Amino acid sequence: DDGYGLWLGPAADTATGAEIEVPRRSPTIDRAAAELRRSLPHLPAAVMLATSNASHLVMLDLDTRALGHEGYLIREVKIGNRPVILVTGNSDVAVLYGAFSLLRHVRAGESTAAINIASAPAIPLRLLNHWDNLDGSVERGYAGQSLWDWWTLPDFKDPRYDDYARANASIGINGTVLNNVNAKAESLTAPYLARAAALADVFRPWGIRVYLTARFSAPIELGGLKTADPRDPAVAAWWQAKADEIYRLIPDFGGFLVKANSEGQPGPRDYGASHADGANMLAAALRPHGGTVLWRAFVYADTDPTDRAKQAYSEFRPLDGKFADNVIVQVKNGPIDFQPREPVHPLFGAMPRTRLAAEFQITKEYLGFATHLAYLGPLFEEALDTQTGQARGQTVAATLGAISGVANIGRDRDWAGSTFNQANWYAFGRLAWDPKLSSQTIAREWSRQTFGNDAQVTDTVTAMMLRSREAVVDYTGPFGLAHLFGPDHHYGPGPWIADLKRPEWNPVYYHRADSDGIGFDRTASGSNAIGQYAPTIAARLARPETTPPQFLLWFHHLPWTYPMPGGETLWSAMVRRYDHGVAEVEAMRKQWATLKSRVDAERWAKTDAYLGIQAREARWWRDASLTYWMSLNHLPLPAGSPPPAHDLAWYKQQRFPFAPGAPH
Ligand code: BDP
Repeated sequence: DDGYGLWLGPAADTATGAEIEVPRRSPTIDRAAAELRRSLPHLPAAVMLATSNASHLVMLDLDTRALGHEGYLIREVKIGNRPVILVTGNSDVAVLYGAFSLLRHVRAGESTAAINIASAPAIPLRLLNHWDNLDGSVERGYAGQSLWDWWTLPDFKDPRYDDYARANASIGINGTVLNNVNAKAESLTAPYLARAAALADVFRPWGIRVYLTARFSAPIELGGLKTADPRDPAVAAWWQAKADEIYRLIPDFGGFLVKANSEGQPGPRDYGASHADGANMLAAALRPHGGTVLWRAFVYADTDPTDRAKQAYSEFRPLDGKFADNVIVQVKNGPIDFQPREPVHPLFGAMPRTRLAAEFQITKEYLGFATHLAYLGPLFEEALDTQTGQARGQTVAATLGAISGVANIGRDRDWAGSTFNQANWYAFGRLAWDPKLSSQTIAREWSRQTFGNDAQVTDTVTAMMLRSREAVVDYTGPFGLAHLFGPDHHYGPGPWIADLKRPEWNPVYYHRADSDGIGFDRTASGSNAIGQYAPTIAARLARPETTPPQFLLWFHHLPWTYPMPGGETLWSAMVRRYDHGVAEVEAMRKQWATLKSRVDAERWAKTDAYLGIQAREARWWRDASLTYWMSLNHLPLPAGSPPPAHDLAWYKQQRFPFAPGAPH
């Protein structure tokens, strides 16, 4: 099994014998029926796929109002004395989601007797963001080239585009941004719009809308205007004409995703206008067509390097209430940048008059690329479940109008670079639909869909997944350390790096370690980033004793000898965490070894080899980091902790030319 079938399994080429009834056909309902015909085993009752307004259902008097547009109901009912498993909802796509849900249920070995499942998505826009370039490369992509073959589109629609949409629909994804946030204006030219339209045609029956990134300076680059100032009527008119052109080709176009005034991208600030001015101008162009602007809050200016973690809040919070209602401000889950662990971004809950999106990174830029096993369900869940403190009981999930995941998908046969990376795509979709699901439930569910219903496999795979992300945190940067990665590639350790152009690109900026201590003081005596959180939360973060240990060094600068709750020093607790991270990878390897005869040979062998790489590199991360910390603190390793394999000079010399995914 090369993993192409994802969690949907290899395609069965014979009909399965399930009896499927479809009172009214449509491209979407036909796909739902085909899914069931291809994978659902024969069931005691026939399955009926029908929207709630179908005449057959009038007698049943079902109340489907709470399902909204996309929610579904699966229930055993009697139609003319016959038991029928009804899959229904208020739209065709709701029925499609219901069909996939029924399949999940049956594939997990659950009974359909008296089945009664109702589910509606908690977040209306559930999007993948592809960082795919027009030349076929993928920024921070580790699963091969871009799926989109711009060169042969729109004439050739690779069947894989359909498989992609099907996989997304199966987990409730309803939109996809095709191109990189570091955008090229060419993506908005007529030839590329025709190509995007061809993809939109493939995705439409699966309930997926196409979005594009928009380069803010496109009116200059494509339109020959002298400015892209959002307050200039000629600029607004250019965007209006562009939006009209797009909607002629793609009537259900979702809208634009914009990275503006961030890491060299152009934006309204270039003209002294605000982010709201820029976003609202684009929103006005999309409004007549029902489109949305996703405006990213990932900004940090080189003019204010005091604390990068504070910058997005400082710039966006004052704009609350100033954004048009078809603008969504898209905020990364943490205040810095997709680290293995960050506290949540302080903007969640702090902009009550603005629609917000959370942006997660499914591709593992900072968690070992495609190679290391790191199940991100716990990372997504941790952020979504965090209380904002801004309103009673309010979680981050409750503040969201949209959720975006930076895709980990490429042209590799297994789509995501490894079998376990597929679980991150899956978990993102499942949590976007229902943020209340636990990452553990999702891991079990994914394992069953992916490897079948062998209980030993399910238990072992789930256990591996649940320890995996924490292992990466431990061997790359425990206790809230962040951004210790080598520059550009972001793969290996580089905590010593201090010579990059901008201060906040350097790992030393983030850890602030010296002979006395380590950590970033973000309390009132330091950058006071804690002041951006709700008062109850800020009060807890103000003191190291009440700060959650996993964020200790994110918020505090502490002596190496700081006494940790168990009595040991910070230094010895840190070493223990690094050692634990390494040991956890060894444990995962051993667990996987027990499944050799229970998982197909191809997927088993690749995972085994990758775990071998990860074990070696976890050790490398641990050794390089400890060697560097010891060069500063001159402390010995606690008894029983093995000495690093090399000296600091050796770690500093390691180079990674041609590492995948770096921007170009
Ligand atoms: C950083 C990536 C960079 C992206 C940037 C972003 O290293 O490639 O362009 O995020 O989100 O993490 O815009």
